[in-house]
Amino acid sequence: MDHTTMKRTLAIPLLLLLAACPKHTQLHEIDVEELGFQRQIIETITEDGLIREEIDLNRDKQSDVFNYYRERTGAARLLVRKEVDINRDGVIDNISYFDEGGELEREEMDRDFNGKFDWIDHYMDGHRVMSEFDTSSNGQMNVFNTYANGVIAQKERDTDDDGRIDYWERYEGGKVVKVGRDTDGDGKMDTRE
Ligand SMILES: [Ca+2]
Ligand SMILES: [Ca+2]
Ligand SMILES: [Ca+2]
Ligand SMILES: [Ca+2]
Repeated sequence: MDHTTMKRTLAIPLLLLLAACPKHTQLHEIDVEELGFQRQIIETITEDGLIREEIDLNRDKQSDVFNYYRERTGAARLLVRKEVDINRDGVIDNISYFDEGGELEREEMDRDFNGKFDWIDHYMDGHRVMSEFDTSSNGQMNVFNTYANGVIAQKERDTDDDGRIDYWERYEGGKVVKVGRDTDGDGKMDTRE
């Protein structure tokens, strides 16, 4: 289920729950099945004062989605972070961070479910500007893409996992126009095509 769908699905019960519940000072657990929904939601307050909403999507008593909100005066509470356990193994595989305007700022993903994030997308004003990838699954990012107007502009790669970029690609119109390599390991480009 995508975020938009989930938000829409939860909008009505949450309004009902908020109206029915006292201030969020204590843990309260609501079985939303009573309201005709097949999910369980738990709300708690974190140590840093955020409202944490846990949702058990598959009803196995283990929460799969964690939404973190900040209370605001004179405005609706703000979603600052969303964590999702996509494969339902109890380990978070996807974290989205949102800015003050509610726009997605960064998304971290563990695509191979090995407990290490291997794909991070960075956004600015709603557009993806940079991506980091760990293609060797060692927990260290080794491919870095930058985007201009949503289209790839440059790819940098650390091909031997020594922590230093040694391969560059420049793109125009989504196609590679220049390639550079560092063949002697000094971190500087020494061949260009
Ligand atoms: Ca679950
Ligand atoms: Ca997981
Ligand atoms: Ca991973
Ligand atoms: Ca390298």
